[in-house]
Amino acid sequence: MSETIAEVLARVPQSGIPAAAPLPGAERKGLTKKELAADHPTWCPGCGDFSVLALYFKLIEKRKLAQEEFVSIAGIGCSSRFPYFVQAHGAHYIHGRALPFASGISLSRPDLHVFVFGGDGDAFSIGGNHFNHTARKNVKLSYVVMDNWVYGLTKKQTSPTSPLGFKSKTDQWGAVDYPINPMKQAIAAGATFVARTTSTNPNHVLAMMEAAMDHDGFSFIECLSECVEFYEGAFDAANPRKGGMFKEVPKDHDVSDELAAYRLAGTDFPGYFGIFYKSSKPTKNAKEADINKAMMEKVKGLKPWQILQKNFDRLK
Ligand SMILES: Cc1ncc(C[n+]2csc(CCOP(=O)(O)OP(=O)(O)O)c2C)c(N)n1
Ligand code: SF4
Ligand SMILES: [Mg+2]
Repeated sequence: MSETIAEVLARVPQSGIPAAAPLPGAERKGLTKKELAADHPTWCPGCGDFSVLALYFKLIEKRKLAQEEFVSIAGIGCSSRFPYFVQAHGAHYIHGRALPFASGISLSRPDLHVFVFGGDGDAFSIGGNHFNHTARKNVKLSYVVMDNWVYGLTKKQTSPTSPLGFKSKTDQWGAVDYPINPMKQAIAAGATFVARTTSTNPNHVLAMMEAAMDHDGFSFIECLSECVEFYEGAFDAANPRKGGMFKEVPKDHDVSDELAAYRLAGTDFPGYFGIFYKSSKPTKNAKEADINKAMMEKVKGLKPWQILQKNFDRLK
């Protein structure tokens, strides 16, 4: 069936322009997985990241998002190639700097769904500071860290989540540094949504991404995603198909209880999967919007040059 002009226009990307209201009579159709799939992903066959990408497509399709309603951002790493493979707005940014870049997008375009993807090195080594600060600021965006316990792109160096004893190019005799616990770190930093999943459980990944997207604040998901090339079998203990165990967060867990969430996060591997912590706090987006509104009231009726003049006068 051929599309009407209104339908075609409704699909035109409006980059940099606030989302246009649907034209009268034009029913918005979300993107389909087929439309979203860009270049052939260059990951190794069997890499866990494929599953996360497929479920992201499913999420966009399920939630009927159009081009101008969401953006996909990443840093550098195998996992951070993600936006290349999504036929929509996005950016493959500087190593470890995806979060500040995405924060700028979220604060200037609060109408968008901002999704950030990356690896354990990108998030917790070079991007460690940004992770903590974005969490404490409660910027509205969803961050999925595809944790494979290794630097994959640069061919097997120890990462901040590599377990003790892991032999890599940087620790030939086995890792000696204590790994960080991403869940504990996110809770302690002030993240208002903290969840854990694994790429081998597609329904669970999708459910966590949907819940993260619906959260009004900084939502973080640690998604175990195996690097079959440099850390094969790392997550077998969390995969029932490999003889492991997939344990969901206990039904009676209170997600608003920070200490209970911290205790869950401290469970030995493979630990639990699901939403560990969720709280409601004003976002930086809402706070800045309030400031902007108050400031605009003060200059109501003035022309831009008059506002500038006022500022210069104040500097005299
Ligand atoms: C400033 C800077 N330092 C170092 C690198 C090299 N580098 C690229 S990706 C990467 C680590 C990637 O590991 P991770 O984030 O875990 O992603 P993965 O490849 O495992 O998905 C490093 C050290 C870089 N690109 N830029
Ligand atoms: S090196 Fe590892 S993380 Fe990178 S694409 Fe290959 S399997 Fe995936
Ligand atoms: Mg990694």
